[in-house]
Amino acid sequence: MKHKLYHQLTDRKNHGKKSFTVLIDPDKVDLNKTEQLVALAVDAKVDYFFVGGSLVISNMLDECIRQIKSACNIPVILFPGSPSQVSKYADALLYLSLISGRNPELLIGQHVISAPFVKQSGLEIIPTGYMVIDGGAPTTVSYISNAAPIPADKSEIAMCTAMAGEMLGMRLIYMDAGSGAKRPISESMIEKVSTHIEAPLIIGGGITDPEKAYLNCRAGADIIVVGNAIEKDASLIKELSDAVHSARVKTPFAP
Ligand code: 1GP
Repeated sequence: MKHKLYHQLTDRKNHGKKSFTVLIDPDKVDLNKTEQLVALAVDAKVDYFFVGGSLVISNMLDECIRQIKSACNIPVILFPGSPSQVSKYADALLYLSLISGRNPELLIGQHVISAPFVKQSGLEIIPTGYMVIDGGAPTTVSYISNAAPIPADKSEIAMCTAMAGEMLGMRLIYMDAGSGAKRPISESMIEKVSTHIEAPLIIGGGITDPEKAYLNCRAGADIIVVGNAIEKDASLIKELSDAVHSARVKTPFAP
């Protein structure tokens, strides 16, 4: 099924279920410890792995994904920092367009160049409106993208950007303060955006504690992504995952 994961994500949203995602950067992960990390993730009922990074200097992408897939059934979704980060071993690919920026290369240019290669991969492709929000200091993504982030206090700009992205056909909206952001995205911005779109809303960047993850979900996030904090302390996985899952909301589908 070509849209299996996307349908799963929307189904979870419709049932008020919040999802927890661990971000793995193939440049930073210690392949000798992947098995241990995956075991913790399985135990914590992590919903998804995102794999990718702004740079990906090493060529460990395939190997990293193969290791994860051989150790668990948690879906692996590529979160590519460049068109070269495609691996047939993953389950799906976030087909990112940087809609918060005005760099044509990241809006459409690189997509055109890599389109045949991406299509040939056979991966489930999920069109994703990617929005970088100012996280208090320049992050790798803000530098590499050569595009200004949305100011942290401009919720209306974020709202209109997400709405435009959705109307252009983006099936997910990913708001990211950047890996290791000093200031994660505010609940008020998340609330503003989430109440104006129907697409599942992914939130990441600088989330380091379970309470923040919980509050983000209550404000309207559907999927929480954490990378850095888990790289530093893998035992956080369980607390973060529990916090996200406990934020489940009542919906007409799941009273
Ligand atoms: C970055 O949203 C992700 O693109 C996760 O950020 O590494 O700060 O958790 P952290």
